[in-house]
Parts: sequence; structure tokens; C-alpha cells
Amino acid sequence: MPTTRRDFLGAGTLAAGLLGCGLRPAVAAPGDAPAPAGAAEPPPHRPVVTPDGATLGHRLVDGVKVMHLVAEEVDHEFAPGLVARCWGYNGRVHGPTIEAVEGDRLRVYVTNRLPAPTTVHWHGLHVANGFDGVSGLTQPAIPPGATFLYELTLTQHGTFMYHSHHDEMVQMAMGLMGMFVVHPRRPASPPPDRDYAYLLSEWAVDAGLRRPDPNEMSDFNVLTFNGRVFPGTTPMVARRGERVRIRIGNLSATDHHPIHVHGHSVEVVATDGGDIPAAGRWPETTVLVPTGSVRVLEFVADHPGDWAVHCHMTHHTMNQMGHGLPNLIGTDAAAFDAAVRRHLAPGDGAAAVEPLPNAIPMLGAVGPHGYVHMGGMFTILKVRDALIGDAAPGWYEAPPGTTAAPATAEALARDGIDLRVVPAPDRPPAPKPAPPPPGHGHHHGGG
Ligand SMILES: [Cu+2]
Repeated sequence: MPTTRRDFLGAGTLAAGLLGCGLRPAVAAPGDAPAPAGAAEPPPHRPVVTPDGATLGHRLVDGVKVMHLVAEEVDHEFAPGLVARCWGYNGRVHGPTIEAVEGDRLRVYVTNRLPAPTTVHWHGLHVANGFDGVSGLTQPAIPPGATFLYELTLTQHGTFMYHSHHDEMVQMAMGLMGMFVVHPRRPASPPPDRDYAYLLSEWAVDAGLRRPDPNEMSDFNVLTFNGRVFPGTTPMVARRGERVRIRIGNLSATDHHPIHVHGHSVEVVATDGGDIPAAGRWPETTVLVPTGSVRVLEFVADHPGDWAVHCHMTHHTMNQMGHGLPNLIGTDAAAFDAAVRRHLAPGDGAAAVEPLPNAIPMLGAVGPHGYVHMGGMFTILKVRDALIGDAAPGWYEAPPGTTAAPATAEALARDGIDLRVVPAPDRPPAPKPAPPPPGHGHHHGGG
């Protein structure tokens, strides 16, 4: 699947052919062709980066930014080994991030190449009612094959989202959503050094199948950052001392996601409702992003390392987890495995279990210190004293003596640790005998 901006240029050209108006991306990325001369004002902002995503291009027509979204089926890779036929925009899941500046006028054409009607709702934006995208209420649904026009005047700045508002349960479960970033016309403070955008979502993709199941209500098994799961998530990077902004939108069907940032304290500086005044912020390490919401967090990346950034719901950092299993804690795992193998592989006892097609392990990837037991909504923030460009560096090399390792006999002796003794303060208090219930004659106690 296309994962680069350059690939998106191809999709844009295709879209332009449909429209016949020569759409061209004007939000330049390093290495991209420059915007047409005179077509774009110099941006007063630092472009937002959508890891594993892209930014929607535009062209200026009489001062109006013209954009084109094409809703269509997309074969989307969540991580190497897991591909599903989803619904997205412009060849991507999720759709490209829309980026504009407060005060901009936008004309967004939406072409429906899906087998079902659809609409687009601009979540959090103050638009004219008739452009709000609620099918049946504010507009007729866009039938397959048709192109509708939305005219938006951006009176706000901040972080918003867009998504289908027709048969939402199905269409959002299939992936029809994206982020919408509006930079302030006159920023109150300098822009952060790093500006990342993430969209959280959740999917039900049964192992071996190629279509997400929109009927699933609670048992989601693919939980994504920008449509990707670990180890398929591209890390964030920052130089030590840089101010980092992470904009996190959540359009999951059911779940709220507490996103935890390791090694740093963060502040929530804005929601999709607007900026939070400095006096209203407080320090956090985990930011709950309820579904249908945006939380924008900022911090100074002042600690070098490879820091985990992940949802703190443990079942959300698993891929395609099987549920309804008996509790195996405390079983003899080797004996259990052998018994299962005997059961599955009759004959000579050799393992004859074929790996499922189109499925990935529940968790994990090989890291610098062994296996990383995380999947799903998990990524890495790489903070370094120096970076080469914005490319993710290799694994962090901790200074000598700053990594957890087996305790040496010298260290144990120095600190008086006797491995035969469990330190007294850690012992649970002895249970006290329960007093006899009132009115009860016979003795009943804890011995
Ligand atoms: Cu979660």
C-alpha cells in the first residue's frame, strides 16, 4: 500500500483527472515538488506530521483552497502480514490529514466510489448547518458515483477530525475518517518543534479473513495509531530539548484510550473544543482520549532514549487476541503445549499446525534487548541529542551502567541484600480473626 507522500501525489493526479481541474498538492514536504508559483502563501506554521499517514494537497482558486476527497475501497496493511480490504479516502486508511490556516476558505469535493452512499462530517468545526454532513438531517447522502461539494470557512484554529456520518457504525468501522488541523492565523506562541497527529481507531479483523467486521460491538482485536499496529507503527523523533506536540483524535467505535507517554510529563493544551488556558492545565503522564474527542498534549523532550507511547489498556496493546480462553495462569505450559500438539497432530506427533493466512502474532517484535511484548496501540518516541534529518535513528544505546541487568554478587553484598530473606515490610499482614457476627452463638474465626 502507498505509505509515502510521493505515492499520494499519484493519487492526487488521479483525482485531478476525475475532477478535470488539475489538483496539485501545495502543502510541500521535504523533497516534494514545490507548489505552483504564486499559488501558496508562505505558511506561518510548521506542517503537522501524521506518522504512517499523509497530508491532503490543495490548489488555490481565487483565494479558496480547493481539495478533493475520494471515498473508496482500500487494501490496507495494519502491519506486515495483516492486510484488510477497508474503506478510506484517496487510497489511504485513514484519509489524509487536512491542514489549513484559520480564516481559510475551503471547497472540499467529495467523490463517492464506495458501493454505498456516504457523507463527510467535519467534527468540531463550526460550519454552515447544511455542510455538517449528517445524512438525512442536513443533506442527502452522496450516492455511489456522485461528487458533492462542501464549502467551509475556518473560523477556528485547533485540531479536529472528519468522518462519514452516514451508516456510521459500518462506515467508521471500515475506516472512513481522518484528522483536520487548522493552524492559528496569528499564533499566540511559537510553534512547537515537533507537531504530530494521530487518529485512534479500533477494528474487528478475524484471523484469516480480509474484511473488518462492522457488527462487532466490544471485542475489537486490531487497535490502531493512524491505522497501524505495532510493530508496524513508525516512531516519532525529537531532539533533546525540543517542544513536542502530539494531537490525538479518537474515533473508535466504543473505546476510550488512555495514552501513556513514558519518561516525560505532559500537559493537555487543547481539545477539539479549543485551547485550554495555561492556568487550566495540569501535569499528566497518561491522557484519556474519549471516543469522539481530541486531546492535544505538549511536553519538552528532555530525556534521551527510546520511550514507549501506548494505550494503557493492556488488551489494546495486543493484536488479534483470542478471547474466551480458559485461565492458564499457573498451568505447566510445556506439558500443556505437548498435550495440545498430540491433539492437533495425529500420527507421528510432529507439529502440523499451519500458520493462519493474513494474521499477525498477538504481540511483539524483536527489540534490542529481546522480544518486545507489545502490539496494537503502541509506538516509540525516539529522543536523541542529535538526529540526522527526521529519520528514525536505530535503537537507543544507553550509557554504561544505566540499563537494568542481573545484580552482581558485589552489589548484593554491598547493599546487604540476602536472597534467602523476604524483606519484612513486604509481607502481607497476618489476617486477624473475624469477630463473631452479632447474635451468633457459635465460634467462627480465622485460626
Ligand atoms: Cu486503548
